[in-house]
Amino acid sequence: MFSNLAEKLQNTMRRLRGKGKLTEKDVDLALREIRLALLEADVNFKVVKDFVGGIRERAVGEEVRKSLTPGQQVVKIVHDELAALMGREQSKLRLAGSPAVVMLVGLQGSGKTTTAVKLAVNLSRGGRRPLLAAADTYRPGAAEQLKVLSETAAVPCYAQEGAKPVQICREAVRLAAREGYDPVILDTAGRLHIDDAMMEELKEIKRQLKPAELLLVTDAMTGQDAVNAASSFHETLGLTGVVLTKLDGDTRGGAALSVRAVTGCPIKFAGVGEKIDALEPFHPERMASRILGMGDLLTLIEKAEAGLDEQKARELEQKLRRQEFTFEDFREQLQQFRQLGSMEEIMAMLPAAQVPKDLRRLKVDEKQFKRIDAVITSMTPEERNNPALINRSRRLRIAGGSGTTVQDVNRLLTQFSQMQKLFKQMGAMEKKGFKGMGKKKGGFPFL
Ligand SMILES: Nc1nc2c(ncn2[C@@H]2O[C@H](COP(=O)(O)OP(=O)(O)OP(=O)(O)O)[C@@H](O)[C@H]2O)c(=O)[nH]1
Ligand SMILES: [Mg+2]
Repeated sequence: MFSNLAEKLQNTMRRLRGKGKLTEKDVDLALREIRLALLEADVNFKVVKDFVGGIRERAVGEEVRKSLTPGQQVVKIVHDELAALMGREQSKLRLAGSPAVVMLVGLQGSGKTTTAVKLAVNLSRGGRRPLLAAADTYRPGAAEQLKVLSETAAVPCYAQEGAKPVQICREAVRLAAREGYDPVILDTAGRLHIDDAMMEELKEIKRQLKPAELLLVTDAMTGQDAVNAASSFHETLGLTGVVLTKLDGDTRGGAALSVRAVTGCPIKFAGVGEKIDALEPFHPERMASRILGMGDLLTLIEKAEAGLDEQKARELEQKLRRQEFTFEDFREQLQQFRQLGSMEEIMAMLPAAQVPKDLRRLKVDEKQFKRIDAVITSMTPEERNNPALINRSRRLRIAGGSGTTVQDVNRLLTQFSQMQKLFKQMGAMEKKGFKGMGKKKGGFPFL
């Protein structure tokens, strides 16, 4: 996410942190670097001007002059202002009404349909019973697309052939009121450009359905175009918030950093992938931390917890205590870990200072994971439970079966036995009363 911008800002911050004393020249240089980095990331130029101005004012003020660590203090200010730029506090969905209506609007291909389903998944996990409404009657196959996705997500979907969008929305709300669905999420049609006909229709849906949330779904990859779209939609419709999609892609960050400041609309969610669970609530503070390389452990932990089966976590803890951790458990852990995202995404959420440079640069070979999985699959259940059985001829067989080499198999076996040793030590330490060791609630002990 925003790797170019992040790298530039992190370099500047590193230099600032290292300074015992800050001269005016140091501050000027840092501000110039920040300004350039933001402009290159396609942040709105006026936003950049105000942002840099705000930092300068604070950087030459008392809080820095009186600080014992002025460099650190400036870094803190940059973090603070970056979070403020994106809205500071997380802006949550407000689901008033029974049922509450969430209306999604946006240009063609911005991700409305996908976001509608992701949102439904997110809300179902939070204990709600959402209903999707297929209000795009223009693009052939649009209703079908929503239906297919909603089935994958096991969320009900209302569609009606031949009806007008407003009518479909009203029917969906009626159905929801009758069957106890809440909220109703309206997936409206996109257009290539903003045109009057579309706006009129959306206005009419808004007037009749009185959505509690009217969210613009906009593609972060399009940079300032996304921000301009937000401005136009907001002027005409009065948005309650924005969903930025495709933040997982190669976006420079301009949209995320300007949309709030330009339109005044909060970013409520970020789309971070094509899968139906790739939606994150947008936390300005955490995003600022991620960009500045301070990591975002909170999101990582939340993701881990969301994907973690409590029962399994407890079982695993027991196994670790009894030192019965097997390859079977290892594979399960690996799969859970993989659900958190790609290795690069996970690395980006760890504080830069704690991840050795080499590791951070390392492009972790995704194939490596597949290889490990293949090796474990080629073992017999007995071997998985008791790796000591795996002698030379078995190693040859496993390598052949998994399309890997004996070296690959050996490496995995060595790593695994090192891990077991580590767990043993942790268990021993715990017995000796080292509080907190081995108490990780079924986390990812192989890390
Ligand atoms: N990588 C990535 N792809 C996304 C994300 N959100 C949506 N997409 C992809 O973007 C494409 C368009 O998504 P849709 O949900 O169909 O967009 P839409 O706004 O409903 O499009 P129209 O109905 O044609 O206006 C699809 O291929 C999605 O998989 C995201 O957060 N990350
Ligand atoms: Mg669509």
